[in-house]
Amino acid sequence: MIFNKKQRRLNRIINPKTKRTLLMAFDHVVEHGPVEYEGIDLDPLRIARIAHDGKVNGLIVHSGAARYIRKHINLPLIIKLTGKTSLTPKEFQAVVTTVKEAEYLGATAVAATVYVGSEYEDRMLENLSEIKRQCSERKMPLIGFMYPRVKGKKKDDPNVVRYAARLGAELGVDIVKTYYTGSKETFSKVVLDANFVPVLSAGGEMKDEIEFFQLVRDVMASGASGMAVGRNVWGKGNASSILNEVRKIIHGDSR
Ligand code: FBP
Repeated sequence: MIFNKKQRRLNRIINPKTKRTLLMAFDHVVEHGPVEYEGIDLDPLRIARIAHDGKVNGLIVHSGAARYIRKHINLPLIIKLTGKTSLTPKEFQAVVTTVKEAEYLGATAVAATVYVGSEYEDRMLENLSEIKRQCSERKMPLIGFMYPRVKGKKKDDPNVVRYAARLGAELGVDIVKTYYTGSKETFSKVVLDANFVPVLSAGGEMKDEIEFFQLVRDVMASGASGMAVGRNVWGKGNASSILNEVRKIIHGDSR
């Protein structure tokens, strides 16, 4: 079979046979600042080594970390194009990197957040449209972080997560990443609603290992294509062994 450039890139970040993927996310320091993660070594190279040795399908980072990592380590990088800080309450992610720049930095895919239901949703949707245009020009896969921000509702409210995930699929992102809704029953509805694209769950707040492994099993049992794990891996002292276990649950021996 002959694959086009975009499909070749997608095949690097999601197993073309099983349609499963294990990504690692490390965009947190932009969004929450270093103080939030006091006591954790936030060197992007440390995180990249864990990701590389744990054979993840891709590492999600911002452009500066990508530039630093790629000098030392060869692994598929997914460059985040949008960002915000927690120093402002404004629920808006600005475009901070172009697809051209991400490609220049060797990105295998790019990612962008949309806060669905936020006061600034319209601007983020307009930005998403421009990002999609750039992605189709450069045959670059796009992961949409479809994250609810609805007044009076929790971020992981199953009904709004369903809406957010479906929105991403409808608007043409290649992969949807969203919050886990707390149970496989509710998350399976999220996956079903967006069934024409792969749906990934974020790992969420730090929890103990046993609980985290159960979450990974439940995500996979819900029919999701995989996870983008973050704090629950690189935030722990035994990150590599946690990542190995997560990979076994998601991929078995098939990666
Ligand atoms: P985790 O797997 O650690 O939950 O990371 C997922 C993630 O979406 C990161 O990519 C991002 O930086 C962070 O969570 C944002 O969390 P929130 O939207 O809750 O502020």
